[in-house]
Amino acid sequence: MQQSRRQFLKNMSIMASSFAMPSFLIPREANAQLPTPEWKVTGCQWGAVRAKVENGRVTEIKPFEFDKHPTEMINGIKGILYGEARVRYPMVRVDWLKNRQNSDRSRRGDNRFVRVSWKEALDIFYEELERMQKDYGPWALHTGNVGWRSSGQFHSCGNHMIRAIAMHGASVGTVGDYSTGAGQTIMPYVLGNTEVYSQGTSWEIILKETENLIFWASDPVKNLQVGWNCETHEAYAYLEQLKQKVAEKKINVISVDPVKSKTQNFLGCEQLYVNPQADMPFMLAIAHTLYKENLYDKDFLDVYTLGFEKFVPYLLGETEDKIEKTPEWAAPICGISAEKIREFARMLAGKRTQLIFGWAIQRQQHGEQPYWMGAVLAAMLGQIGLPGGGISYAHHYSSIGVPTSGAATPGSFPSNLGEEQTPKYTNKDYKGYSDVIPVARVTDSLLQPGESIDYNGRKIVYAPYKMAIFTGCNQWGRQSDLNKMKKAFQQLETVVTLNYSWTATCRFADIVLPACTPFERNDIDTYGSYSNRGVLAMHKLVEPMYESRSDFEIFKDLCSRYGEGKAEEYSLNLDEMGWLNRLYTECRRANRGRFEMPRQFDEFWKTGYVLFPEGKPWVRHADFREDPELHALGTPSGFIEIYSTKIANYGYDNCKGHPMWFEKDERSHGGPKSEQFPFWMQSVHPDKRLHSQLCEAKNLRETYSVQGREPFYMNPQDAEKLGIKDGDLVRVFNDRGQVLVGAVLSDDFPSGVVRLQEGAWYSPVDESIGALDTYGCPNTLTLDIGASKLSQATCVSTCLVNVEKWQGDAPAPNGFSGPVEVARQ
Ligand SMILES: Nc1nc2c(c(=O)[nH]1)N[C@H]1C(S)=C(S)[C@@H](COP(=O)(O)OP(=O)(O)OC[C@H]3O[C@@H](n4cnc5c(=O)[nH]c(N)nc54)[C@H](O)[C@@H]3O)O[C@H]1N2
Ligand SMILES: Nc1nc2c(c(=O)[nH]1)N[C@H]1C(S)=C(S)[C@@H](COP(=O)(O)OP(=O)(O)OC[C@H]3O[C@@H](n4cnc5c(=O)[nH]c(N)nc54)[C@H](O)[C@@H]3O)O[C@H]1N2
Ligand SMILES: [Mo]
Repeated sequence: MQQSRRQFLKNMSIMASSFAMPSFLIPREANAQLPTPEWKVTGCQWGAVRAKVENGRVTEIKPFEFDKHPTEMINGIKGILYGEARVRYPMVRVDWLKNRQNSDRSRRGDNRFVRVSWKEALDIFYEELERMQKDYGPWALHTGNVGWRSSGQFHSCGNHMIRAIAMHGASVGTVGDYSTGAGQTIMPYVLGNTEVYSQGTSWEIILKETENLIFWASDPVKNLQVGWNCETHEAYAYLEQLKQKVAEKKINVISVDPVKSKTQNFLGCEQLYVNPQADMPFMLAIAHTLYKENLYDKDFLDVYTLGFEKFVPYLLGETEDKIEKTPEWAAPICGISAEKIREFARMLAGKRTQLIFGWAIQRQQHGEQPYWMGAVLAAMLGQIGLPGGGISYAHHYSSIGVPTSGAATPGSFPSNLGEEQTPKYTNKDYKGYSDVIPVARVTDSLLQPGESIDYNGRKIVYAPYKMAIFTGCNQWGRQSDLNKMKKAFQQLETVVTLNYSWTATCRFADIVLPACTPFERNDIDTYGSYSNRGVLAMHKLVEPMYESRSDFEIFKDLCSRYGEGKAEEYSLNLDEMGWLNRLYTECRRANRGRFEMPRQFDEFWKTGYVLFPEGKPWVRHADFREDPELHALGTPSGFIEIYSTKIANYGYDNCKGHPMWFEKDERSHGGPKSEQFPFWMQSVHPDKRLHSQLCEAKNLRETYSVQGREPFYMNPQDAEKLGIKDGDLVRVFNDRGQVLVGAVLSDDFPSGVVRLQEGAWYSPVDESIGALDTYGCPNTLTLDIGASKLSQATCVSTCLVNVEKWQGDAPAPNGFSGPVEVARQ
């Protein structure tokens, strides 16, 4: 049931290739005039661009002509390439170089490194891999979880690390991801699919048919700026049409969110304020109203769902908790009056209603519940599978809602070993530990070694791994509770990081290898992760700077140490351009007869892209609605499961047989711990970055930072009470950590709600536990517990803090200037 995004997209492209589609000729754009030679085509997750290269330097970036809604983020490309944070040379932590596994691990993070040669760095890396396999076994090596890397089908760095390490021996991996850990675990039980990574009803149909459009914790205008592959930004054309319809009062759009989102501001739509983490009481009260006022679709529930009768007693207060889930019960918790709740429920039932959920709402404790309950509400409304009705969990992501062209997409460099390949070490004895860790529990695995935890119907035994490799991710940006992770890292003998920018994950490593950026290598990419609108050439803009190398070259060189012929076995005897030719040619073959790609590779490479025609609009779950037997869902019963016998049988206390309200460990607005820490801190995804990517681009950072710090958004009245003015430095703290950030006062934020965007670079004054973070990474403050025994997912949205004005001198932000180079000792 667990599908990585990579696997998912792979399956999607197989699915896509099996659609019967008419054949098209290459559209006219593809024959457009060739660009002048110095303008190169490339792309990244924030869009395709043309880059002007003069004398080996990128001097200008402009959006690719197909992209009608480019993002400001492309201005960060030069900032990344030429920024002071570049990882320039292989570096080894000074004390580790001297003492290896006996180094003083409490000094990890002091940022003192020795420059070494590539040969020495890779020799050491190899020796450490050998030591792990010989002295311990596969349980001792953790191969991290690749994160948001850079796009590009060949160079995608995770594949390179995974393949190269697998050729050496087995290791401990991860399951799930940070984005949708709770959602992707619960939804297969409820709707038979992760839903979060599925194509959704086309915008075109929503615009035509939907009467009530509810953005529930969803901010597409902000979040569609980036995609998993090179993003086309096509969805924005539909959002512009939606704005027009809102202005003409032809559609009722409501954003259910504690804050006025960028989408709400853009559309000028209605805002329904809900207390943070209190959506469940609101939703239960909606269900209660629909039930009591007989506004729900009994026929739909009969034909398409199971278990409603087991859920109703809970609504009516006839089960253990004896609480009837009336609007009067919900109102003080969710902050919406009982009358407004009833009005909202009636409004939903009266017309064609499309619910669209974002993901932050499931990145909280018991994050499974609002997702499950969303499906229950949609089922009660009876519109699942109707054009413009039902539920979506992903219209804010990678242009979901733009129809899939149906074309096959290029494959990738293999991360797995071929059937005939044998690793150097074949030992698979994990000594009773699990070979995977739920991704957000990687810190716990170090702090509670050998402990057995529940996870999605099975047991996971935490491995006390000794060595970790991080590539394509910023572990010290994404994982919760960084002070806790500092303690955990002291268990590690060896940490290896590969990156092109000196993130905190480099600072807290022992061996750092300089990868080059995607702008310093050749690649090809799918243009539009879900729309599959084409294939894009990613031309190398400049040669790898300093001593950086592509991940492919790095791991090929590492593999040469495994033995004779191993480098070739790794690369399958192809070089970079050989691989691109192969991936393109295979894609072209797969599309033959349906989508003509008449150009040979060389010609494609010169032109820079191939575009496919837009696909046909479609409706999610329409086939299931049409014939629930023939198109049964992937749930155990084939129906929508309002009650899950399977989950009930797991016997978990924090995720039971049907959706429920569970109080949180921390919750604002009168909830637990709110007296001590009165502010709920949301760490939503950043407007002008991709997580921590681009934070290092100074030119871009300067457009939003405050006194050199990450902006901290808060309500003006709250600020006034604390004597805080717009632009002041403030200290934000709780019992887990403290950050120094710059106040931005805005009425978009209600009292008690503050925002610190995810991905701000962790920049502690020193390596000690509890040290002040001088730039403002939200994970200095977040809670590190599992969402529940079902998903064990990240809970970053469950976080309370306190705020005070900063007094006196402030330490300078120290995260962006790379390592301190010292002499070998
Ligand atoms: N508080 C809080 N925390 C969160 C979240 C939240 O909402 N709030 N969200 C979570 C979510 S949903 C996610 S997806 C994660 C994101 O967490 P990450 O995936 O760790 O985020 P990125 O900042 O994109 O990290 C990618 C890193 O890979 C590097 N990189 C890029 N290309 C290459 C390459 O070709 N080779 C190598 N070697 N390195 C490369 C980049 O420089 C960057 O440092 O964060 C999670 N953490
Ligand atoms: N610009 C940009 N876009 C991105 C990314 C990025 O880093 N930058 N990252 C991409 C990735 S990897 C991911 S996972 C997605 C993330 O997608 P999401 O997780 O959906 O995005 P967020 O922006 O974190 O949050 C969306 C909205 O949820 C609201 N919200 C938070 N908590 C609650 C709650 O308790 N109740 C209600 N009703 N609303 C709540 C927030 O106020 C916000 O408006 O974005 C993707 N898109
Ligand atoms: Mo994510």
